[in-house]
Amino acid sequence: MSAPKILDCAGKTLDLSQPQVMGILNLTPDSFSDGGRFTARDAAIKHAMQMIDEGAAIIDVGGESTRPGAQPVTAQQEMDRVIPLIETLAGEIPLPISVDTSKAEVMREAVSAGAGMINDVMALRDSGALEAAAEAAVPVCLMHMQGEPRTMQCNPHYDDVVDDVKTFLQQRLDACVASGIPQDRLIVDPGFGFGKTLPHNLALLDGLQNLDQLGVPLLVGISRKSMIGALLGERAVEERLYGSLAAAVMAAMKGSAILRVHDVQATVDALKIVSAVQAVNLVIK
Ligand code: 9MG
Repeated sequence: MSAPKILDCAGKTLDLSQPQVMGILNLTPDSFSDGGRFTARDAAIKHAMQMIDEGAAIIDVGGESTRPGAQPVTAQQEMDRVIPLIETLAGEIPLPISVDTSKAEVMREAVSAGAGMINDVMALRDSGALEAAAEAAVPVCLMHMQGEPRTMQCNPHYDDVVDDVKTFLQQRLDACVASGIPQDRLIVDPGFGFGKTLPHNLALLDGLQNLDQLGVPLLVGISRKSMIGALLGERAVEERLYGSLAAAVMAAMKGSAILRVHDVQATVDALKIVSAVQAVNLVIK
């Protein structure tokens, strides 16, 4: 089965006929990538608008850090951070907004506030999440993670990382469909850096095309991650742009439909090259 090309995100369209950019809007004071610069509402709106101008197709709004070792926050804290912003953005921008959360309560409130996608790093495994996502009737991104953010980097193990991640994602797709979420509303993500060593991450990027067989669009988040820093010799987060672009291009060439990134303009430019080459292939085949 081939993956759907157009997603209806609560009335706003996400066209996946070519690779698209999801711009990251972290509303966490301890975000690893922006040092909490965008916690103030006005700054967050300005940043979202900038990402839209730069060519993002969807904005991912999150209120809980998922970086290794991060401490959990309550649903109320998360909602206080994300709901007012989603409400404002949903009324002002033509693009879909995705909510990055694992909590059923936050999913419900965010979708009522105007979010058109759920991005769940726990792949709807938290209590009540499957039911909340089924009721919300918006697309859902199911991400693979081994363990939980606090401990996930303590000795992760796989027999075969590509096979194991693929099996997990297939099981989560089956669980979703059994709970009433149609497959054409689902997206999968191998979860780079989530319970994975550098060799695991590299093997996953190398074997990414195998996840195509799941028959749903593929989302990839590698932007500024520690695997890029490690490959560049422990490079600081702000100096990982070129490495992140190389990884985004590889992921798109291996079938990724959505790239979740911090540096929207640069990634949009890089993906235009991939799209142009993919369009030639389509004509020739
Ligand atoms: C919230 N978040 C952080 N990293 C991510 C990734 O790689 N994928 C998705 N879907 N969400 C992520």
